[in-house]
Amino acid sequence: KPLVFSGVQPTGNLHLGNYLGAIRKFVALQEKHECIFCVVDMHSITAQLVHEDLKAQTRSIAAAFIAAGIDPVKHIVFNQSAVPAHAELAWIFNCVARIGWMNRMTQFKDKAGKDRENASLGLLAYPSLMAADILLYRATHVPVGDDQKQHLELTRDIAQKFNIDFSARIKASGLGVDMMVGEEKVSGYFPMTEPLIEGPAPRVMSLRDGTKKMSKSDPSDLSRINMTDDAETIGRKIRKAKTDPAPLPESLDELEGRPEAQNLVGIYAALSDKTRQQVLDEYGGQQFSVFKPAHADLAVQVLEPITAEMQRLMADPSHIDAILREGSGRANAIAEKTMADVREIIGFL
Ligand code: AQP
Repeated sequence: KPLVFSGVQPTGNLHLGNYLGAIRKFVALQEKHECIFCVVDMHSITAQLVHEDLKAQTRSIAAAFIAAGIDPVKHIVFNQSAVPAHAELAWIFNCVARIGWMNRMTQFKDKAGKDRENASLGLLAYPSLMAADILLYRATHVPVGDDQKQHLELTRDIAQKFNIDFSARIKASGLGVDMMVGEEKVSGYFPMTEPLIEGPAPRVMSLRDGTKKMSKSDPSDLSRINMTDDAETIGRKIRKAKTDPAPLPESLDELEGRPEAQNLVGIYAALSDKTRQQVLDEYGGQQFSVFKPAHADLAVQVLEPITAEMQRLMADPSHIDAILREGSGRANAIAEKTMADVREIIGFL
């Protein structure tokens, strides 16, 4: 049965990339699927250990989920640290995964920088915890931005190695299902989870440099639209966004080699639920001086109600805390069942 899982770290203000790459997709998927959405607070201490107010950050991500339209009654919304099985399964996956796999992760290389010896062990093992987040619920689909593709591939590698290493024991315990792994038929316990990355803006780029991902850690605030920006700020950032001097083209082919134009068209398409070609049908041949104000209006129209609702929800943290507590209880029940199976498969007494 399809099950959707995804997580967002409480590491500072959410931006348009987080919204279009993840949260907006969550809202669409909840209509047809059973979903679990997690504020991954344990991940947030891998790059930076001490946070000024992690509790408030955690609440604000949960508030963003709800304000964007996620239904916490139908679906599960919780914070990772409230379900200890994430750490327990991550430990087991640390023993399944190989150090070489972790060393190859581009996010680790980017975040660790030159001084790798000094990066936390948690930063290196980040993908192992992420695999545990997903596989604890035996999730089949994970909506994420394009930057997470490599981690999702690693999640599949971990699931596959676990299924193969414990193949005989999974079969003997009767806990597995038959599945094909490459050419080999194995009795597997964990599914081969599929990433859901498609859409017109799978990787939202910086407004100052169309070759760099929009990110919280970019020192320039002009490079991103934060979910907390007011209408005036959003307008200013889009007006100041880097562009080339040519008008917008009429065909997608002509967008190639124009990263900033490509980015703005992709964002507009995602915000308006159109394809990039439909946006070019409307604005092809027009100057950015025409497109940018329309773009700003659209961004404000989409983001303003969400921001207002987030602020309303944040005014009474007890409501958000109750949602997270209830969600953690439901998540814990599923997680404990998986852990009982995993302990049995491994042979822990
Ligand atoms: N630029 C982006 N375009 C599309 N999707 C994006 N995501 C992040 N940036 C973009 C997606 O947002 C979800 C939550 O991501 P996260 O909690 O892992 O946050 P992050 O990736 O750490 O966010 P940043 O801004 O990229 O932080 P820094 O600057 O610390 O690296 C994920 O689904 C992610 O794909």
